[in-house]
Amino acid sequence: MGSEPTSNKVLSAWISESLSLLKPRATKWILDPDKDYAALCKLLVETGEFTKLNESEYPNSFWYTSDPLDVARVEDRTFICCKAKDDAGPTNNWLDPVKAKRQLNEILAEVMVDRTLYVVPYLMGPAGSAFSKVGFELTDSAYVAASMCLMTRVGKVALDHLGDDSSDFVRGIHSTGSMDPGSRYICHFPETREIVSVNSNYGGNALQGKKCFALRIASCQARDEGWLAEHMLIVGVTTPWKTKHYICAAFPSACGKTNLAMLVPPPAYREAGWKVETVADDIAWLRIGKDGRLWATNPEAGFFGVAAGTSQKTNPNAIATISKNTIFTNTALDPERDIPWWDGKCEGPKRLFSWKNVDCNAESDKVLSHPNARFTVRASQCPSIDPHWESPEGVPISAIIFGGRRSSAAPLIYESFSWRHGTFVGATLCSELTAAAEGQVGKLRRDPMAMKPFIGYHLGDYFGHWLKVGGSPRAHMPRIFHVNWFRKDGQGKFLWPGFGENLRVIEWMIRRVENSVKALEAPLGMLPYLTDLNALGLDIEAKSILALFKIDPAEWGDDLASQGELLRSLGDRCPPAIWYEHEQLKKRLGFNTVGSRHAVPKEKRY
Ligand code: SAT
Ligand code: MN
Repeated sequence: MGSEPTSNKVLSAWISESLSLLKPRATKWILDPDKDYAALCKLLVETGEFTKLNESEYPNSFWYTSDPLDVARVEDRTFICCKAKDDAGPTNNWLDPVKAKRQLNEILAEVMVDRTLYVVPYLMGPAGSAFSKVGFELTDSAYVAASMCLMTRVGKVALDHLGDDSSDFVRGIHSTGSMDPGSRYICHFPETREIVSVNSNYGGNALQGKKCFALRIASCQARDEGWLAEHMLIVGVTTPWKTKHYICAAFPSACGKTNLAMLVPPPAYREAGWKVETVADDIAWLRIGKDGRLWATNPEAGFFGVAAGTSQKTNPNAIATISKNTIFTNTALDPERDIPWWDGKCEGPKRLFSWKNVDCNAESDKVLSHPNARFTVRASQCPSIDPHWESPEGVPISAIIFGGRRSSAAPLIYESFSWRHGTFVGATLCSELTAAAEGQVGKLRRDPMAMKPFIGYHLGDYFGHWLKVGGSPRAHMPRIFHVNWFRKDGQGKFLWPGFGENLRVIEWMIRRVENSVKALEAPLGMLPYLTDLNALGLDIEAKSILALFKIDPAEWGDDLASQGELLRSLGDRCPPAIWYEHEQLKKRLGFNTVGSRHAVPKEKRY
């Protein structure tokens, strides 16, 4: 292979062991995120996998269409391979690690004989940060190697962070194999910090820095080391009275995290002095700092965002971000101008190449851009990027938001009573399924902390870990809120305008954090007094505002039953405090409870 760019013996040994399994025709280290990225893109154009976009409209950008059977995360093919099945818990698919390895090795044996293997060293988190972590992805996909150059900090920076003696790195192998969806495996070995994904080339399955490392493996590291790895955006909000608050928000995939992270204040807010800046759009690593506050870093360096619905109107910062140096996957293509097109971007041109690379008449009703079409781009290109987004110690968090996509029942905003109650609110998060994962879009599912597909261990232990982190005597935890931007009226129309106007809701949260407004106690949590939610200039009727905040116990019966079902499925690994909060909620909503089976002391409110 020629000389290796590392003197780390543990790393060299693992790489040579992997090479003897994979038997690649050639091996190429990705060491320079700019030069190597450019070379990979050139190669992908030569092989016909990339179409170069119009250089004057989308400089240095490319269009890529995937295998039509490989367009989203495959949760039923995603496995946690830990020794004891019980440790994976009821929300994960489990495989015995020894058996899984045997099966994967059969798929991987000599799989790269006619392919080039890319060795991608990558760093998750800012350079020079004590919280950042190193991973390696050995992949036979140039598309994956190129995407990793945008999504993570690749190359020398990762090797330097690792140093010569450390064995603390995540070992990842990825192969497109034969692309047989039936033998698709996204496997995680949390005990040995390994990832193997085969037969998929889709972002969430194949870009291992993202969900595989930064959430599934990292959640286990976080449990062992006393921190939190979460499916959250991080946004900085500056008020006209010159305070700055960083807020984390957990939403399931494709529920608007990128839009919230890049929010543009409505004109009156901008004029008043409000400013919103972006730190992360998908993942946050959180630790308690020396001052007892919770501090967050973004482990990623890029955005893998949903194209559908992204427009100058809904997210101008995203549009500016993806105007150059971007990979577009499974959007449609306007062949006259060589520019990408997706639903909600603008009026479609008359002729388009669909995401399946088929020449279509745009007026036909065919799906032209896949609903899970994505853009891949460096975060540094975002006009709203926060000046501290790469700060090694992270940014201090004032509030955590949990949000679902729910047409009914859940109000626009409420505040939890305490860290414990907030943990329960996150634990019982519920949302309609989106196109980001395979499954029936629109179906309601429980998605604890928006992490259901991303927790690398037992859900009950995960809830316990949240309670433990926030319960530490030196912790001064942020307040936890719940939002629902997606409530609809009887006619199926959204009640709340969303997007930039969500800043109105954030303003209320900040005022709560700063203790400058009171709130009204309600069964779910604390609600705003309506006079405290700024609706000035909004085209919204008073009755819609009331409908947004309605809590109808009749709408909560099924929900409470399904909460109980989830908690029961955790057996004795469900912390009693979570059961206790469930029973208290039931009581507050006026449902009969057979006393409290869980004697848990009252917790101090915020
Ligand atoms: O497909 S990804 O997992 O990378 C994005 C998402 O679903 O949140
Ligand atoms: Mn996500």
